[in-house]
Amino acid sequence: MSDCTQLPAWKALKAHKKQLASTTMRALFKADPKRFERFSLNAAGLLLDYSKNIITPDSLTLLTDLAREAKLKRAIKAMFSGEKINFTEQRAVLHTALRNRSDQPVYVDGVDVMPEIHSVLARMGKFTRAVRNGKWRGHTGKRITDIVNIGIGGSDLGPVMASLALSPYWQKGLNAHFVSNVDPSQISDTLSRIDPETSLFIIASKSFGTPETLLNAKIARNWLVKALKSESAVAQHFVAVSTNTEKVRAFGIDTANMFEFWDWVGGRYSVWSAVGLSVALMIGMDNFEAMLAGAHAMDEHFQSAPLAKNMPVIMALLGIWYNDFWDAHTQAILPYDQYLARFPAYLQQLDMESNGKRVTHVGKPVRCNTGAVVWGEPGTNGQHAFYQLIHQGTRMVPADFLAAAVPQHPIAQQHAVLLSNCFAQSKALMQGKTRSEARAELVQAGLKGSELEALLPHKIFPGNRPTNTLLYRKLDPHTLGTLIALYEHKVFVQGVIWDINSFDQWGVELGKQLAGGIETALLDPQPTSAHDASTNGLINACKNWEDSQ
Ligand code: G6Q
Repeated sequence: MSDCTQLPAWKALKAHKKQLASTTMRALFKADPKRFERFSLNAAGLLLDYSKNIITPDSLTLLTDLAREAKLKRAIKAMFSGEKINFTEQRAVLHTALRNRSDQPVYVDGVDVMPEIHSVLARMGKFTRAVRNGKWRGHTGKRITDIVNIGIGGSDLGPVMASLALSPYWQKGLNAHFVSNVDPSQISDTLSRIDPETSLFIIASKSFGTPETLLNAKIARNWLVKALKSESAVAQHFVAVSTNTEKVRAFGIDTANMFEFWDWVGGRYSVWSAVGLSVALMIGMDNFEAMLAGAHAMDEHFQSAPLAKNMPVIMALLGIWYNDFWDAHTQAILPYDQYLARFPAYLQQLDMESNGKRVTHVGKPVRCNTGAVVWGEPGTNGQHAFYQLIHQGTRMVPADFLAAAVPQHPIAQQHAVLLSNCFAQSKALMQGKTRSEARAELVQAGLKGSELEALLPHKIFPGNRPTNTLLYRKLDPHTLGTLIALYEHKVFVQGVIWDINSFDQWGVELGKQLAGGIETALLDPQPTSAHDASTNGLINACKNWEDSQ
């Protein structure tokens, strides 16, 4: 399979979209009182309500036909069984093995990787317990109070997002900090807030060759050695998470303090590995393992549920439905859960780095739209900012709402207010407000004549704007694991249908390559003419400003 647009189901979906072009969800809800039962699904503790989409039972049949024709089941099997589906890097894709809670072996090149995984988890358990109960102390004998994760991209976004999401589970007296940006402001600010005697740095880098991470790690190391007046202090204050033992050693971190992971774990899929060490330190190993168990529950559902009852598959197919058939090219993620504030940013990398691809498996240009532009912010904040465009703008913006039934802080009626806003938004987006409803409201408010007619067009909401709602009992470690795995598999399914490689990221390379030459020009006191006119202009403008300081 190479060009999904040539599949019979793709062609049938095109025709079906035309038939549905003037159908409204309002009418569909009216015609079918059982629409919620028909188009909702429970799996691994999550409830997905996808009834507020522009679909009929026929749409679902055609969409699952598409998955079948793209040989999705076979692809799922290939991923879970360690086939080298990351074909441009010749790597297996086995983040699912990291959270494999069964006693089934998982093979890479004929070797069962589960014993190694269990051994690193056991070391993480031992280490996190020692730090949390105060057995592991800093160089001067004080307890660790601050964990600083230095990493970027996949070695940052997962730890940041999961730590924040699970902050109600943090151990009292421990704080987490995350440094990713090469902008020196971030490391400077962080160091100014912590005490070298009580800080533990985790240098998280799969390659241990990422300049941003190594530069920040060096600054932290020098700061610590200077403050504690001892090179040997590094041993109690620095640990590494990496696949690259040699580079960890070369950096000056004792490899006894290194937590290993493997090249078959993609950066953006690595929070389940030792990259999650900062999370495990903050919430404890039992809770970290509960997160793994949640993801495993979703893995089992994904592998066993029929396509039409498979949550990641349904979400992936709905994404393709809008992205490729309705010209709706973005996906909003709107958690009504403040603890998920970084979830949209996390999904942005997961989805856009995975499916932001333009050639198929055989290197031919795709003939459809691939990965959507993912963005979002928590509600209700977003309602007071950008929802206007989703309600009344010219674009269709499919949105996922996420909410917990049970709050972390049951204060008065506030959670009911939050949930009522969440449900009201998806209802409003679905039904809109017709001209006659808007007119009736204006009449009710006492308007008439030209004043009413002038205001009327502005008061109409087109509605028919699709949303999913994901509901869960409470945002605990298990639920978070389930949610992340759900989206990982959603992204995978879309990649299979588009026939692209969701597991490489060559697109980040070009900028990196060019940055070296630009850095040289910036450091040279002379003006540059070595680049294109714009780049020269920007470099030289910086030099002028520096000179005038
Ligand atoms: C993720 C990407 C990328 C990567 C960072 C950090 O899938 O590969 O975001 O995680 O570039 O890489 P290192 O972990 O090697 O420092």
